[in-house]
Amino acid sequence: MPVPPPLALRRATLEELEVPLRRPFATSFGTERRRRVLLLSLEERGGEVGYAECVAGRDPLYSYESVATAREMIVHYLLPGLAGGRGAGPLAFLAHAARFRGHPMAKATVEMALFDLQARTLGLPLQHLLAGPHRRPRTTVEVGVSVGLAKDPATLVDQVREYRDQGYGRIKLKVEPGRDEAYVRAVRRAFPSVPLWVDANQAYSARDLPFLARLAHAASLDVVEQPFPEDAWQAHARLARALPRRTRVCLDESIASLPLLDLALALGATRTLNVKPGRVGGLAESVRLHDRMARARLPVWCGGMLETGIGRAHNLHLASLPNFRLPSDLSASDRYWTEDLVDPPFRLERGSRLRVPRGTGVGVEPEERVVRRLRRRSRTLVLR
Ligand code: OSB
Ligand code: MG
Repeated sequence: MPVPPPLALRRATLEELEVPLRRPFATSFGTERRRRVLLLSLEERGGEVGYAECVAGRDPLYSYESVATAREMIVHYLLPGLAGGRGAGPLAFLAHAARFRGHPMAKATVEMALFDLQARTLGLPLQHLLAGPHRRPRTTVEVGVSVGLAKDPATLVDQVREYRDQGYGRIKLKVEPGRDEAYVRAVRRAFPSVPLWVDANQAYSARDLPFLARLAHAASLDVVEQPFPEDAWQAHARLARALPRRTRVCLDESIASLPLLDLALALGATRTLNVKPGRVGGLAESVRLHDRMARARLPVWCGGMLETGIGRAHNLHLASLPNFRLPSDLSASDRYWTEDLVDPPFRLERGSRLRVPRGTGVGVEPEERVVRRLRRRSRTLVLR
C-alpha cells in the first residue's frame, strides 16, 4: 500500500437532513419514520472531498448517542482536532479522538470521511485501502433484509413475501416479547427453507433463555442476534450453549471494541458478529474486529443502521473483505427510500447481492439537488 500523504484539510461541512423512510421501521426500542442524518463533507486543498454519514438516531434508543450528542461531539471536540494540519489522516485522527471517552458514532463519522478522502487522494477504491496489499476484496457483497416488527403475523408474512419476490435471500426478523413465536413460526411455515434470523435488540432477559432455545429449534433459526442487554455476557454465553448446533448467537450492541470482542470470545458468547462501523468508532476498528474473528475461524457480517447511499457505500466497501461470510444487512436503496442521496441508487443483483461502487474512495457522492431538499440545517467550519 502506498504511504498516504498527509491530508491538508480546508473545510468541513456538517449538514443535517431529514429523510422519510418508505415504510416505518419498528424494533423493540421504537419506531422510526424518518431518519435524521448528519452528513459530513471534508474538503482538502486540492479540492477532493470525503463524505460520511452519522448513524446515531434522533433519540438515544439503540445506544446512548443521538443526533444532538453526535453533532455536539463532532463540532466542538472532533473537528477542531483536525485544524492546523493535526490529525489529518484517519489513524492520526483516531489517536487524537481517543482522549474523548465514548461517542463512537460521532468519531466514526469523522474517521470514515477521512478514510474516503484518503482513498480518493490516493486514487484508490476504499476497499483496497481497507484490505491492504495482501488480500483481495470482493466486487459484490451478499446481502439480506432486516424486517421490522409487524402488527400481526399475516402482515409480516406478506412483507417477507414482497422481499423474497424482489430477490432477497436471507430474512432477519425483529422480535420482542409478545411479538415473537407466532410471527417467526408463521414466516417459517410460509417459507420452509429461507435462511431465517431474529434480532431482539436486547429485549429479553436471561429468564427467557429456554424459550429462545426452543424457538430457535422450532423455527430452524440460523442466527439469534443480541437477545439480552448489552452487558449480559454470561446470559449470551449460556444461550450459545443451549442453542441447536445450526443456530449462532450474534452480538451487536455488546461489541463496542476489540477488547469486548476478546471478552465475548473467551466466554463463548458470540459465534458470529454484526460489524457496524458506527457502533465501534469507525472502519479501522471494524477491520480489527473482522481480523480477530477470522483468527477465531468465525464469520462476520455487516450490520446496517438504515443508512442512505453514503453510509451504505462505506459499509459495502467494508463488507467486501474476505471474512464477511454471512449475508449483510445492506439492502437496496428502494427498501429504505423513495429517493436515495446517491445516483444511481443501489439495486439488488442476482444472488441477493449488491455491487461495491467503483471509482476512488467510496465511489459515490451525495446529489446536491436531493440534499438541498432534505436539509434542515448546515454548518461549515474552516480548518486551517
Ligand atoms: O439492530 O441491526 C440493528 C436498524 C437500526 C438500528 C439497529 C438495527 C437496525 C437494523 C436495520 O436491523 C438494518 C438495515 O439498515 O437494513
Ligand atoms: Mg441488531
